[in-house]
Amino acid sequence: MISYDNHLQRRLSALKGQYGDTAAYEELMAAGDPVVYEVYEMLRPEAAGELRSGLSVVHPGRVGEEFYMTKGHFHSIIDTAEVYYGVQGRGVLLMEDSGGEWAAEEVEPSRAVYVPPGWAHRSINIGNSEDLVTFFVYRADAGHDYGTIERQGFRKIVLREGQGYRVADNPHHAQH
Ligand code: PAN
Ligand code: ZN
Repeated sequence: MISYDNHLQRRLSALKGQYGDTAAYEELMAAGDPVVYEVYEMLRPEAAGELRSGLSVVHPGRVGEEFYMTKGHFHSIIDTAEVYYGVQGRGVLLMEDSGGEWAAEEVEPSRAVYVPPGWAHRSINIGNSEDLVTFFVYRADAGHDYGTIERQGFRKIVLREGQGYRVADNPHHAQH
């Protein structure tokens, strides 16, 4: 574990509207709105030259055939890049820019994934029983724009397939 100043938990309710299987979503909500992921941050002043870093822990689970995942966001300073590094478990970093490009990069222990400037990103735990733990670092003054993804979702979704996963078009995305 790293030393951290801030710990936050996000429950399923924070992902309202992001999952296609609304019956599965409502069932989990009725059963107690589970904690889907947690973030441990090393806070630094939101100033030029500073870096914010920490651990993201996405628990294992699914809503219907879609895995537990983070809300996902663009950065408010949109041309901010970010590095993720796999610590534990198996996941996919789903990314897209605002011009129609997308990518789904696998993340596993000792593997780094680069999120380029201008790309929204979401971490998805594709494992069956293990937490997906990643270390992240980005400029401390970047800020977060959650609203764009809350409104339109990502272009792609990641679904369970057998013991693995597949990437499919998001039927609820505004442009599909
Ligand atoms: C990460 C994320 C963290 C949680 O620190 O904030 O993984 O995901 P959401 O912020 O989408 O809920 C990061 O990408 N910061 O920029
Ligand atoms: Zn980010």
